Amino acid sequence: MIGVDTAGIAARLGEAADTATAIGQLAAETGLDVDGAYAVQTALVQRRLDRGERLVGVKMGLTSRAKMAQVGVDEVIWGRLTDVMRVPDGGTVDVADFIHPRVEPEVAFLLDRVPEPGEPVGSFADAVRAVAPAIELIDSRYANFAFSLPDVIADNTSAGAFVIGPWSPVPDGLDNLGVLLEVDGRIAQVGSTAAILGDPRRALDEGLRLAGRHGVRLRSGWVFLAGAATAAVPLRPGAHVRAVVEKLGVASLRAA
Ligand code: 0L1
Ligand code: MG
Repeated sequence: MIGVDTAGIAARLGEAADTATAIGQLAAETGLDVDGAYAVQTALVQRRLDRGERLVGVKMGLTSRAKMAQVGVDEVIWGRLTDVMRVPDGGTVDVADFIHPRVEPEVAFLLDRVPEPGEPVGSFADAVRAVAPAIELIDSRYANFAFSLPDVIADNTSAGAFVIGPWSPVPDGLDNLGVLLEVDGRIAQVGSTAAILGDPRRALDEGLRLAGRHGVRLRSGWVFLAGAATAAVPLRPGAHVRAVVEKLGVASLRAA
């Protein structure tokens, strides 16, 4: 992968997001591989930090078979979350700010004492202060939501916005909680937290491992989106979306 224009690719993806305009895939044309794609993601997020946004967490992507099948990529990936992406619980997002937004029900962790890069998670209860139901709004910057693995990594794993519901202390079991995604009072998706790598706690090990490989240390106070329990559904203007996770409660948003 010689001579990839990391800044140039990040600029194209950043413009696409800023103008809510889809672009064609870039990896094949530019020879981008996975490591190069994470370098593009770093540059893409740096553009946000340069205009005053703050890093507030990390998200895992493609942690379930349903999600992998939906987009034809079969590796777990990770991306970065900034404060501007966070929508208050029950808040409104403007669909016009996005290209073709989709929503998916997730589980979020509030990080506490996170091990140093390379160290295993000693105890989940030490590393995570609280858990919450969440909604992730994903919005691929690529036309038709079609991409290769390096493409989607470079695009910050389609991160668009996220909603965190009420935080609760970590419950005894997180591995098989029922999950519903409701749109306008109708059930759109049904799943279980078991779909998230068999147990969403595993997503934290994966996140620490994968982010650590790229020199990123997860911080106390950050949000960690463990991944979706179901496939994502398109977000239409006017929709009222609720993610319901057994024992954890509800996160919701409205689309304008
Ligand atoms: O959060 C996710 O699982 C999304 C990862 C990227 C693939 C997609 O856009 O669906
Ligand atoms: Mg997600």
